[in-house]
Amino acid sequence: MQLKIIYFDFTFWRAEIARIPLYISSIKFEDKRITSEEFSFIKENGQMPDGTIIPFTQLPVLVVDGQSIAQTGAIARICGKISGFYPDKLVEAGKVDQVIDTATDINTLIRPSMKEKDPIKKKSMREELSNNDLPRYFGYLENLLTEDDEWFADNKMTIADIYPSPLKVRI
Ligand SMILES: N[C@@H](CCC(=O)N[C@@H](CS)C(=O)NCC(=O)O)C(=O)O
Repeated sequence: MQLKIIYFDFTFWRAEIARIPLYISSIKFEDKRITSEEFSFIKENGQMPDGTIIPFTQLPVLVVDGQSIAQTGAIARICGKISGFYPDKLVEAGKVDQVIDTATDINTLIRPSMKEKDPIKKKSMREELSNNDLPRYFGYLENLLTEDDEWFADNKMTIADIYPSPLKVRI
């Protein structure tokens, strides 16, 4: 199976949740980091200069044997399954999905402050996040863990446990 992950050249959870399980399981993939010129091309054409389809003109995109898959959750599940970090059992898989979807919710919350250019406004938005929404959401996530079981699902490490640290790197 030929795998390629297309993303920007920085560390962010959307790509790391796919890259890390593959790295850990020594599964070969092309780690394609695009330039800003390539991203402009994608925005205009819905594809890479080499013809690879970028379905929603957003990244990451996973290419499996020439077929493009978009959306972070979908990509994470495929990479998790291939690398053994996504459970087969229905409810355990649901426990993983609820964490990935919460990561998306948190991403939506922090996104406006990531885009804010005015440093004073940015600081105030970050303070608001740090005092309210972020502790609330991370509290919900912590409530899913117990003293006896430090993993989010399946009594072992899954892609749900891989996502939080890369998320922090870019906020
Ligand atoms: N719903 C998408 C969102 C992906 C997304 O927002 N990607 C960002 C980079 S982290 C992007 O491509 N932004 C540029 C744009 O939206 O034009 C997913 O879950 O993967």
